[in-house]
Amino acid sequence: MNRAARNEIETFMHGLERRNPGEPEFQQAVREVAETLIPFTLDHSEYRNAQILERMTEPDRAIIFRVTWQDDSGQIRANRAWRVQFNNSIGPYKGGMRFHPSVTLSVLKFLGFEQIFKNSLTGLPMGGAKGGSNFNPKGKSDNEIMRFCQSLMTGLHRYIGDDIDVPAGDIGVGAREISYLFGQYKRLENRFNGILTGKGLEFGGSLVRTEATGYGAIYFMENMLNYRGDSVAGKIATVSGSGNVALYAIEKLNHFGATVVTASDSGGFIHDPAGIDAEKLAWLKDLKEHRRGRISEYADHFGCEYHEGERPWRVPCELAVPCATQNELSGEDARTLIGQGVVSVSEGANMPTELDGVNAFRSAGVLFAPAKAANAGGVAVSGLEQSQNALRISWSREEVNERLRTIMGDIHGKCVQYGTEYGATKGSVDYVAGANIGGFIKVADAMLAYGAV
Ligand code: NDP
Ligand code: 2IT
Repeated sequence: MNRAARNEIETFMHGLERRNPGEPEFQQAVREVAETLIPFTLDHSEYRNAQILERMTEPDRAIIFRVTWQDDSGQIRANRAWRVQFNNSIGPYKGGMRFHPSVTLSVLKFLGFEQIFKNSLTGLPMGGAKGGSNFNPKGKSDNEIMRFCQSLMTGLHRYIGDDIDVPAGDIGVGAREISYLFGQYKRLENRFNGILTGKGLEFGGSLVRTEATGYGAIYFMENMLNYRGDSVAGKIATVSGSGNVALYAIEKLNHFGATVVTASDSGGFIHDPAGIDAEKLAWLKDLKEHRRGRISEYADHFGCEYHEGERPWRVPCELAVPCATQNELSGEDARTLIGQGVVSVSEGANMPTELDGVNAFRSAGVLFAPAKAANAGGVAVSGLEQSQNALRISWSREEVNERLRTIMGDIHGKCVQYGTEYGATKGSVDYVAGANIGGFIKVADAMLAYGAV
């Protein structure tokens, strides 16, 4: 990178950090984008002259509201909730809701910002947003979850709509929470329409939405490997997390003939060298989706190792798929994986790799799929759910899965196109640059067309 580009990045980041103090996750997500986009915009003065990146890093609005609810003992509790509506240049706002005690405005701004690029990459008409609450669902009864979701929707319903903003799930928000949220919306507005995605199949949900993020991350990985004349088949894989994304990433890795040797939760990770096969995965799904148990129980049940308080990245593997949360794979972890011969990494979670790790993978020539490309399958099938709701029809499992595969293949194609032309590493695909530039152009061109709005 030349000196002019480096200066421009530092000037831009200095301004962003000054305007957004105390928001480390947001600053991190923007820096990763700025490092590849600013050199690109230096060659495309129309974007610079219109201040596109400055405008894109400022949300359209952020709504902050109190959620008051009553716990089972009758105690009144209050949490904070947000909806960050970041950019609706190419379609209604779209993005998940996260319930986790670590949720802050910074976390939701990083997620909403990433969502702009991800949604653009899918090729579907969706803007970027994210929301959530610092509510901790762990240990709460179903009735407490219901009361919390109802109260949250009472605060949120006036700001969303099928052509305004369409939330979905994320960490801590799955089928149960979406059902409670939708039930309350329907009651408040007396309307049955597609204002949330990830709904139950009985009330407008799409087949394959549950599987979409995990499956999509592995379709993308298979695309990268195929492009290099290789494949997932026969390789050892490590996966982190054991939630929605991780479970279906493991399932698709198994379908493609890999052996998955780890899974984790916030307590630690299990190492099963024989592989989490279909039978063990069915047990794990029941543990996590229905019994809401801990990953350590897998080790007790199947007699393998459990490493408390640790992450799986020192286990030797050829494929690594982080599917838990942001910054769960450090620069040191990346170097350990590279040293042990990792071939490909696909980010199922959002920003799971620290910037230092991203750059280590890129310079080592690892096939590294950044989250905004790799995990776009979830929101893509959300987009397909919106289309089915608008048409008042339901497509078959095969139809949705085929569309998902095609979309992931198309995203891969965009990354190859832009990541070859503008990548830092000549002669190979820079998927980070490809995803950032490929996602940026459509949104930026729409913003240019609108003029100063
Ligand atoms: P779930 O709530 O279903 O599962 C989250 C998993 O990650 C759990 O195993 C959880 O462990 C673990 N985890 C969460 N927070 C932490 C933490 N701070 N430290 C360690 N482990 C943690 O969420 P999802 O599977 O839906 O989401 C996982 C990731 O994928 C997130 O980054 C999310 O943004 C991203 N994503 C999700 C999409 C979706 O469609 N659901 C779409 C695209 C991206 P524990 O149960 O112990 O907390
Ligand atoms: O991070 C994400 O892309 C999601 N949590 C899914 C968003 C959606 O609207 O389906």
